[in-house]
Amino acid sequence: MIDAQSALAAPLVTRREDYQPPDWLVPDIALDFDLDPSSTRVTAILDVTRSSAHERPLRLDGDGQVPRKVLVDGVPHNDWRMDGDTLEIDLPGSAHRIETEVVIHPDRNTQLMGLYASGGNLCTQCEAEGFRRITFFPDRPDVLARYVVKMTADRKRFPVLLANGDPIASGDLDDGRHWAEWRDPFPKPSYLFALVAGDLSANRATFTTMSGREVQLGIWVRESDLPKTEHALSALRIAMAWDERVYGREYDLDVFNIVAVDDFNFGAMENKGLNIFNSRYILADPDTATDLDYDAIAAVVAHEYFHNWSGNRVTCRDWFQLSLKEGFTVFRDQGFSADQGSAAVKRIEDVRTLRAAQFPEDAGPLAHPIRPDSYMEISNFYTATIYNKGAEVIRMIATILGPDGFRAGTDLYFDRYDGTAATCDDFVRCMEFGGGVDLSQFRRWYSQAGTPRVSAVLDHDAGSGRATLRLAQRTPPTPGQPDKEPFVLPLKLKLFGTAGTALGAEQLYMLDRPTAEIVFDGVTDRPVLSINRGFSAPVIIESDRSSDDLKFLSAHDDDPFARYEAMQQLMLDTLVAAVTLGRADHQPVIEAVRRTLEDAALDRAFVAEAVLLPSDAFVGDQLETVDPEAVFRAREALRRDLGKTLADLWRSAYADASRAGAFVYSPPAKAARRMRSVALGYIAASGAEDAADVAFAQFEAADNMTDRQGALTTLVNGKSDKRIAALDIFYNRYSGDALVLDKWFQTQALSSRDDTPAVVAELARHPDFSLANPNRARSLVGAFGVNQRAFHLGDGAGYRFLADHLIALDKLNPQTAAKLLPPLGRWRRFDEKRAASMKVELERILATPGLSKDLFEQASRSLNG
Ligand code: 0A1
Ligand code: ZN
Repeated sequence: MIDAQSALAAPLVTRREDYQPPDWLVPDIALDFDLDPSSTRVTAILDVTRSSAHERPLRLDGDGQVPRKVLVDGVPHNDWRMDGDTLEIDLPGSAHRIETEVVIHPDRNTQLMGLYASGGNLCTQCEAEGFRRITFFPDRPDVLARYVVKMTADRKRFPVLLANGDPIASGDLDDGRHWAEWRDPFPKPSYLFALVAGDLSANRATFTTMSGREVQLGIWVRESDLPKTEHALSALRIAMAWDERVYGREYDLDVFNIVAVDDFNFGAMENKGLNIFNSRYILADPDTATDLDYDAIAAVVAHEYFHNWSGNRVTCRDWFQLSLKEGFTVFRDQGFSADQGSAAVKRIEDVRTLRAAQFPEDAGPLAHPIRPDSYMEISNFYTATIYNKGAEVIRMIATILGPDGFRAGTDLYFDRYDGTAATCDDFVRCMEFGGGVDLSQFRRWYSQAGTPRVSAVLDHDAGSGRATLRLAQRTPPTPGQPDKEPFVLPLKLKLFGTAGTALGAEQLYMLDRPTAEIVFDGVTDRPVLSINRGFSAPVIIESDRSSDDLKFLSAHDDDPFARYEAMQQLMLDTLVAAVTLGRADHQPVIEAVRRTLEDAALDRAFVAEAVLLPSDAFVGDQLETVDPEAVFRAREALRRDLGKTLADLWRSAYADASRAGAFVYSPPAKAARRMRSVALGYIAASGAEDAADVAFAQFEAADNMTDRQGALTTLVNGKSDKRIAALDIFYNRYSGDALVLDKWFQTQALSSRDDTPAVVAELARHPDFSLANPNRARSLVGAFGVNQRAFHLGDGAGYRFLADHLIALDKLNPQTAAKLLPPLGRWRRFDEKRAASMKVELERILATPGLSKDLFEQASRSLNG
């Protein structure tokens, strides 16, 4: 950690244009860990080779350490120096063996980067720059080494010793300690290093790869959690087969282990052969995990597994290329999830995530391209832009190339760059070659930030039978990028006649200029425009379609995403009118929802998503200045009207969905549970007197967490005192289960009730609340920050609460603190009074002595960006 003063003085910024290839390579490294939670000795032997004819010293990254000893070619060496955290050694030849020793303290490592303790076990997290907290090494992704790792530890406390690759030897010592040695034959960057020492049990299985090799799979957890690992293990096997079938990618080691830990800064980590997971993305059973949890577990297990090729076999040259592995891997896991159930619903969920997390980022002070040009702290760039917009960019490439071209491109990419560290541009070049296309202009997606806005106006001349579609794109300025060049936007379009039939086939139109006109002839019927079908480009469409046209598309469009989108647009238009004009006609929305509910041909999973109103935050995003209370009131009024007017339909949807027998995890059963929650929400919104009873009955009778949490959420948003009983029952039932208690905190932090700020402040003093566990911190502080109504209620108390907790959390875990800051950075979107109070808190954070560079970067960009 560095304080704000030195943060201002230090050369903080790393720039993409300054990239230099490494001076020294490390083909091999042998690590020896004498493991103990309070004091672990790490000996590293590096075979280093000079990369070219230069005379520069060897520079090894460290973080807060001084080596206890340094040996060069086996001989103790005194001619080394520290340049800040970097160990510098002058070397005469072009190949040497360097040995260093350091002592580190896992039990004091609250940052959870490097080697740390979690639940009595020891584990590592090295991406992006955590390996330097373990030993001295050129800690950059373009230095690839073969690793041999020996671990020695107390046998009773740490019976299981795991590292990357395959186990090669193990043994016992006389003093109650034992050791194990692992070797990873695949050269890898240091960020993929991992070890785990602990008292763990494995759920084991095997997988036979397409070439007939048997792989031993293990999911390691504390013994009592073993019954909760079945879903993750089965997802892993399905993902392994999927990557063979869809991308031709086979697993390459004899073992693949996953370890679940309770304290983890992110979701999970793709360390070669030894993935380490936040336990929330492994542990599930019907009583403790919702359907969304089950889906997320399968998606994250698949994501980390897919990194074995997109990230590990082909890695990143430098951290500016992060989206090379993350955007591509998210695209791959989205494809995997789409194949496991409803592809349409998966697309809706992905777009919802993009709009909730990435669009605001792109429109605010933290906007950055998917390949940034500079950073202070790389861990601040594990963002929705790098991950989710990155995936959208890959999706557009796949759309442009078509399935065969895209597969040819990815085959070429994996082939050509296997075992190396590549760039985004390397990837794009393979796509150009594989698809036989020119992506020169398309590359702007990598360098320009901001969400393009596309206006679409359709004119029709009935006499001549000619329809003209006028398109125009513009992208608002973002920090450091006042003017934008036009993007290449692949827009899927189709026209419908008012009788509900398509006027011609869908076409893929490439909008690559600021404006364009598309002419359709032979159009005698009045056409209705369906545009950006399947969300083929990650843009905002501004069209002048009437509520009648949107209602029509919501009933007749044959692209399920476009149908959902028409409904959302209709809802948004209605809510924006209600907020800005103070009144709105609810009737078109009510009619569209009615038709959707009554359409028996539609998948219930789709219906459940389609009838949901856009979130408070998304409605706020459409406004010049967000008035959170006005948005909340408008949305509640529409919900009430929908609830009341369609009361019978909600009741029968609820009854239908409640007919299911005992819990099963299957697409139709999930759809029924989703529909049940949505219907319950509308029954409650209608103000029906029995709503709380219905919810409480569901809460008590539920045989699964989806139904139980769905009912709890309805109660916690409502006025009935039953919510207090339900919260107590829930708390007592799950008091020993950290992941479920997170839900207890989160549900309350997300409540739309007036008293949520006070409840949240009280929960922060609850004995089960702690900032030391990232999941718990996110479940209360993080959830409150994204609760638009509650966060902005009152006189800046919410802003103060967030800032106080970020300042406290920064001392323990700067990465997690920095992740929770963005809600304060949205000050420009609010009225002057709110903006001023938010800025006061950002300034207070920046004035805190000893601030981390993580939080310094986020707060200063948020204030000034
Ligand atoms: N590469 C991981 C994400 C990740 C990044 C940084 C971490 O450090 C705390 C942990 C995980 C992924 O994409 O899943
Ligand atoms: Zn990833």
